[in-house]
Amino acid sequence: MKPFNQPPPDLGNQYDDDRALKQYLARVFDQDALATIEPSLHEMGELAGGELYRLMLDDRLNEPVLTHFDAWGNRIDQIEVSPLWKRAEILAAEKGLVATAYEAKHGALSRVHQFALVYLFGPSSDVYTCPLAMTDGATRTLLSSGNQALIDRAVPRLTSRDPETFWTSGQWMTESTGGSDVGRSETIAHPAEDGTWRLEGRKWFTSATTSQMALTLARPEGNGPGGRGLALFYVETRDDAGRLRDIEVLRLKDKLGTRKVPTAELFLRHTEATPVDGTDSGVRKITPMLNITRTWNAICSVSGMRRAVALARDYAARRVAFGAPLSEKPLHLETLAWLQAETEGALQLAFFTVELLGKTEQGTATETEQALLRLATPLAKLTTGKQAVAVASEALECFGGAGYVEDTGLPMLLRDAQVLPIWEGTTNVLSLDTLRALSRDHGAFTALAEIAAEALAEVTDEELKAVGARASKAIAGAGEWLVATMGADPLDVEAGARRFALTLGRSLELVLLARQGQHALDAFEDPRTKLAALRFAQEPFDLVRAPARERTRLLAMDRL
Ligand code: MFK
Repeated sequence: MKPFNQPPPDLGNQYDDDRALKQYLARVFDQDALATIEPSLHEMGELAGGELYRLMLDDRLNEPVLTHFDAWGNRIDQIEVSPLWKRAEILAAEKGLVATAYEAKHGALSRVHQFALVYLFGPSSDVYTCPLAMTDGATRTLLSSGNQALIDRAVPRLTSRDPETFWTSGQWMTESTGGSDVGRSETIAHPAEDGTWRLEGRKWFTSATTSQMALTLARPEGNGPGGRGLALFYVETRDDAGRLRDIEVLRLKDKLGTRKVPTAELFLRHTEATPVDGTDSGVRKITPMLNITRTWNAICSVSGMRRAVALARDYAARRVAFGAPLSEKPLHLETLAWLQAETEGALQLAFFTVELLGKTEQGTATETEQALLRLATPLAKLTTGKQAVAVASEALECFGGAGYVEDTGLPMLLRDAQVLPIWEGTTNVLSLDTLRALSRDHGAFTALAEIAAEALAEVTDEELKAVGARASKAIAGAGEWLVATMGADPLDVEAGARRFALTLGRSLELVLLARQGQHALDAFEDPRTKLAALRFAQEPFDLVRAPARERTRLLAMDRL
């Protein structure tokens, strides 16, 4: 007798069957603009659910290979990436995954168009989104720097749609002294006689090693310690023959996930570099890059969640257990509904941040929106990063043992999600950044409360109003906690920073979901986003608690 074989999960066009994305876009774009961008989204959805997804599954075991020497003993440090990565680079250029934002054909909403494409592309790209995030960040950083020579040299390449001229950029920031405490970086910069600078030092995590350029930090000789003593440098990584210029690739990292990304340790040996903007305050000057890559991180978190849910949902309709498909089992439906609600909340927050970014870049943001962007960026990154791991983990469980078996391609969902709360600032570092944003701009919190109130003013459905009011109350309560605790003991503020930030992030998600839910009721007579909001509200979102530092210390450092 032929044994039973379970049909695997399958994906359709990843745009056409994404209700949450389509209804969101229908709210923020007018009909004509939406009709203009939809063909590009449909096409990317087809690639993501078809060719790229198949390539990704077929390519599962194909990891980047570093070759240090050629047959004759010459040091070459060549990195061969996977076939999917090669295809992804071409598609990224042709489909304008960076360019769309800078061509700005739809003004501020061009960022939404760009990130909708990224959201569709990302989960089928084996994290090719990593070099693209850096490329976008480098473009923004160079444009903000005002260094016209570097802008003229690099920006047309970084934003090119021609694969022949398209460049990607690395961001070489992390050293072994810290990916978080960047001010401790040890790389030294010496001025050379020809007016350029030379860098000496080891970069500990460089994810876009195959890129043509990088932005990096180094301490000009004689500068003081900390982030202010660092300078931001531009490095062209390759000579005309494509060989690395005075850069040694020490090894590739053996990582838990993102294994197709050739993350390397590099040694800069007298590497030529150009200061981007003076010779100090490098940490501050690289922050435009950080804020862009954090936005990519938020979008990639949501898109990873969406992929996990799409697979789990498809599988639920195929998998029969205890006499019925899982899609008819009430307890399994509870799990799927949770996955969907978390994904929709995260989508609202990530794209809301993208809208603020677009408006700020195009000069159409109100003062309130400008103030909010600085705060929303870390909130979106840290909140969605945590959701992405939780959702991926739960989604794997929806497959039972198959979710734990490598050649289903499913474990990758969880491994690749785990990087999202780690890189570009851990949850704790970003929680502290949330406090930094509020301390720099006291208007940012008011802006958050105002935007929440504006969003809820659009809500008329009684149930949505009720959950929106609970979210608003949580935001206000977090603000009161901050003011009271800051007055009492700033270390208690630090201890509570994560709970504070997650309260703001999750409450904002709920507010935005309530607004979107109302729109879906009005425009499409579709109750599903409303149901996502109500389901989301059943999970904790008001997380602020009274500090208990001494008790925490005793427990945390428990030793015999
Ligand atoms: C897919 C492949 C995956 C590969 C695996 C990867 C594994 C992990 C690899 C990594 O290591 S990724 C790590 C990436 N690292 C980061 O994202 C940095 C995380 N750390 C921070 O963000 C810290 O908060 C920071 C480095 C910024 C702290 O440094 P400092 O020197 O203590 O910052 P300080 O003095 O508070 O701020 C310096 C200036 O920058 C201030 O402005 P002023 O000079 O005007 O006073 C700040 O206001 C400003 N600033 C800081 N953060 C900002 C910002 N401005 C705007 N936006 C921000 N986000």
